[in-house]
Formats: sequence, structure tokens, C-alpha cells
Amino acid sequence: MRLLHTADWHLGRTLGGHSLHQDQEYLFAGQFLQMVRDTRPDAVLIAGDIFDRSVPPADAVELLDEILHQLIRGLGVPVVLIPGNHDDARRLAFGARLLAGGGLHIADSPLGRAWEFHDAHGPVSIVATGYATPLLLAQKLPQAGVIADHDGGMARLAPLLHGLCPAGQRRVLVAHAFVAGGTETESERGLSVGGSGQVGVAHFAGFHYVALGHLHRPQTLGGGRLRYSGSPLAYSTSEADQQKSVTLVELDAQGGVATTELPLAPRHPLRVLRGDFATLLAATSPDYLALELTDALPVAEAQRRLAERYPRIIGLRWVAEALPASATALSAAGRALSPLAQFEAFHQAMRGAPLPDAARPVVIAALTAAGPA
Ligand SMILES: [Mn+2]
Repeated sequence: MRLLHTADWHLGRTLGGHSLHQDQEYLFAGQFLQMVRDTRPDAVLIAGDIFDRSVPPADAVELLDEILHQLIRGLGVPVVLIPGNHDDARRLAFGARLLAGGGLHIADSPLGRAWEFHDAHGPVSIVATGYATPLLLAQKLPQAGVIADHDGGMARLAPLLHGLCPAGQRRVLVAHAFVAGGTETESERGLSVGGSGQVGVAHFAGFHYVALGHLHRPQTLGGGRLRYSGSPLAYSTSEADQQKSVTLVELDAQGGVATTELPLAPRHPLRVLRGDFATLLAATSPDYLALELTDALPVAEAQRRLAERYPRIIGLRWVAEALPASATALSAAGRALSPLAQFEAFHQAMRGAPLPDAARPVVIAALTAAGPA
């Protein structure tokens, strides 16, 4: 069986105040649909965080509707999708029982749903469980007692999920969780306040493939059976270096798995760009840019002028270039200077300019308050 695994679409997301709608439309309506046309999977799995927020913008809902229509009606490929921690599970489940007959399989219960798919080797159970808090699981499973954390939740849930699958069938699980051993970026929203929100790999025993969502970096765990496809777009500066992709999964007759990363190319890549103001001002780029200024300027002024050259700035910060040795090691001559003179030398080294007269009384007051060295 051939599956396309993706997750964390975050439709409706903004980045640094810029709507990503057109970039998402470009990626999903263009490259992703073409990928499905080229690979002809038996199903597409979308492992949660379909939308960026529980009540998404109308443009985002319309885009999802169009993509699902093209996949299921246009290409004849069924879709399995689950809510993530950014989605509102009940809103996403609207019409789920009606839609399942038309090829759209939505995990509309926190206790999981299973559907039977077929390939040349026989049936495959695809079982799907949306993100659920420990509290919600405890409410749905009153006999389970206190469920203290996500790990305890998955421990209770796993046997129920297996119970949804007929014996002897190959089993694929779609889930949204932070599996221990995975690596975060800066764009996941934490699953718990205090505690890690992580669940152990061992709970996923017995599934031939686990299609995971939540972590935005593509990665494989559990000896290859568990995988995060990662998000299709970079949603934070920490992802600037990541090649985003969709995972192609080949499940053989015995349940053995081989995965391939199918790369995606964003319309406007997210990059970190470092330079001095004059150099940055002399260039231009349509990309999403986290700018790092190496010379000190009033930030609001710099941002205003750079925005004329770069329409998609997502952040601007001042960074010091590598410090000269004179700024990091105090020489014998330096030690002989007064604290004020040392600070003036430090300011000169860091900012490339003398300490402004207006700042001197502030520094003197601070040095006096700090007491004798
Ligand atoms: Mn996410």
C-alpha cells in the first residue's frame, strides 16, 4: 500500500504579521496536488494541525475545501485527517459521518476511529486518533481513573486503538503527539503547561507505521516505524535551514515499511539575512526574512526603511559581529583605566562610536550605585 503522509499545514497562519495564505495556496493547490497525481497513493494522511487556530479564517476553510475536493473527487484519492492541538476537534468533525462515505475520513472521536483500506495483498486498518488532552480522555474513559499526563493518556488509549482493528490486518496509526526522542522547532505550541507533554515510543508497539503530526521538523523514530512528516512550510526562524517535504510510505505485504521524502519548494523561502544597514539597503528580496543588523541603528527607523526593500520581513534584531579581542580581554593598560573609561572603551568597541554625552550621566550614576570595583 502506498500512502502520502503530511501534517501541520496550519492553514490561516500568519508570520511576522504577513498572511501566508497565498504561499499555502501555491504549495497545496500546486505542488502537493501534483505530487498526488504523480505518486497515485491509496490514501493521503494528514496528521493534525490542519488549521492554525480553532476558529480559522474563511479563506483557510475555503482552501481546505478546495484541496480536499481536488484530492477526493478530482483524483479519486481518499483522505484520512485528524485534529491537532491547534484545531478545534469538534468543529473539524462537522459532517464526519456523512463524509466518510465520500472518501473523507475524519477522526471525530478522541478514542479513535478505524477504516479498512485494501491493496493487492489484502486489507489494511488505518486507525486515527486526534489530539486530546489528558483531561478530555479522562472524561471519555471514566473507568480509567486519573490520567495525569499525555503519556498516561496514550497508555490507556493504545489498547482501545488496537481493539478497533480486526485481527491479522496490517495496522497504520495516524496521531498527533510529542513522542519522546523527537526534536522541536520554535513553532510548535506546547502541549502542557508544566511537564513535557511527551509520550513514550513503547505505546506505539503493534502498529506497522505511525504517521505523526506535531513536530515541524521531519524526523523518524522507533527504528523507522514512527515518523513525523514535518510541516510543509517553515513556520519559524528555527526552521530556516530545513528542507520541508511530504513522506511517501510504501507498506509491503508483511507490513514492512519504506519511506521517501518528497521535497517541497516554497514560493518565498524563509531565510535569515545578516548584514550592515547599507549593504542590506542596497539589495532586495521577496523572501520571508529574519534580518540581523550588524550595525546599531534605531530599530523603528531601520525597519521602516528596510521594509521598502524587503516586503516580507518577519523579524529584525541587532547582532554584534565577532567581538575584537580588545573588547573581550582586558589588557594591563585597560585595568589601569577608571571604570568609566573602561565602559567608554567597551561602548566604542561594541557600537563603533563614542559614548554619547547624554548617556554619560546615566553610566556614572550606575557605576556609583554599583559601588567601588
Ligand atoms: Mn503544528
